[in-house]
Amino acid sequence: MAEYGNGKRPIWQWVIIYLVIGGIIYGVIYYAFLKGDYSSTPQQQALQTVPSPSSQNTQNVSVEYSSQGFNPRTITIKAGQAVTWINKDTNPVEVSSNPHPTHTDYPPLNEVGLIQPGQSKSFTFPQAGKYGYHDHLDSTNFGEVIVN
Ligand SMILES: [Cu+2]
Repeated sequence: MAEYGNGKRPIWQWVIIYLVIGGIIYGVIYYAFLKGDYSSTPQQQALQTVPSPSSQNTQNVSVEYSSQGFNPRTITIKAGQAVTWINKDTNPVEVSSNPHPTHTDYPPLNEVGLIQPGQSKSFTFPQAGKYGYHDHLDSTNFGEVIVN
């Protein structure tokens, strides 16, 4: 009962005061750290967006060959991208550079060559340009790759 009204605080009151002040200081420091986390979040988002453009560059671009010919007949890609020809016909197809039969416009494209039914082959175009090609086994079937 002597604790009340004599002007002296008991020890447990001081302990509570210290805990409250300490809690406020801890809260301020914790808040400062949280703010730091928030300021670093846009950087993390920026880092996460970096792989997206490169994954678009490696996106598979494919041309299907069937009895209807090449589909799509004209395809547009970026330099460094690959085109995959998929043979969905029952006959083999031979992808060759124009013109038929000399295949001299872009000889590296002749590496694609023969594709058996159900098979596919890819070719990477390193440079911008327009690359006409045809099925050497049926030169009425043709297509074009536009590289930007
Ligand atoms: Cu040919």
